[in-house]
Amino acid sequence: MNDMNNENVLFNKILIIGMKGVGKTKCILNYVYSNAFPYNHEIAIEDSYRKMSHYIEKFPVIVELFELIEINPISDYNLKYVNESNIVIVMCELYSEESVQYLESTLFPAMEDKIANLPTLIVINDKLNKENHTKKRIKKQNIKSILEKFKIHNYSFIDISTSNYSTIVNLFSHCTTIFAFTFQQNIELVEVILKKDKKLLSKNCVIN
Ligand SMILES: Nc1nc2c(ncn2[C@@H]2O[C@H](COP(=O)(O)OP(=O)(O)OP(=O)(O)O)[C@@H](O)[C@H]2O)c(=O)[nH]1
Ligand SMILES: [Mg+2]
Repeated sequence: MNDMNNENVLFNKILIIGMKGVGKTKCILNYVYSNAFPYNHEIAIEDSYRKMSHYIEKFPVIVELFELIEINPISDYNLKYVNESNIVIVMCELYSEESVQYLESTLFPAMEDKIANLPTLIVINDKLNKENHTKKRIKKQNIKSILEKFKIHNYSFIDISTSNYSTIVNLFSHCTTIFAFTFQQNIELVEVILKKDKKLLSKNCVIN
């Protein structure tokens, strides 16, 4: 079916975690099907999705996305994926304080120290519901305190809207850049990308 030598294919494994309903699946499917999927699922499906993405040097890179559903306890199948991941996306919803509390009460305790050293993107999803805008926005400072408590230091914030495809593309191009530098073992550069180089992202995808 294809002539790619499997030994030379790189996998960028991205773990996506966050409270139920924050938009993890919608984000994944939008990206994998390039904004053209029949979105009719309502049930949480624990699955992984792959997409041929780009090349690093001469190697094709396949982005593999894995949404973690059951985290309490993490099953052996899930654990294998958690341990193999290159990047973690932690998703919250812009108008859901509950999605932030979930990090502290449930998600990070279940992860123990398994994701502490991985590049982590804190993705804040604006689901663009009209009714949401009467609610308070979540505060990044609160999330930062929780990250500190769980000793997650290698992180950056990215604002997206799962209804706006260009913000999803920008999120995953950011993942691509981080992976490229991780692959080249340039951990310092990963840190620079996460903390300092805001120019890498377009205005659609705010990092701060
Ligand atoms: N209006 C609106 N609804 C959205 C958006 N993103 C997701 N939703 C809806 O929110 C619900 C949950 O979205 P999912 O993508 O399934 O969320 P999830 O994080 O995968 O949830 P679980 O798999 O249950 O943990 C679905 O009914 C989606 O249609 C959005 O950007 N705008
Ligand atoms: Mg889901």
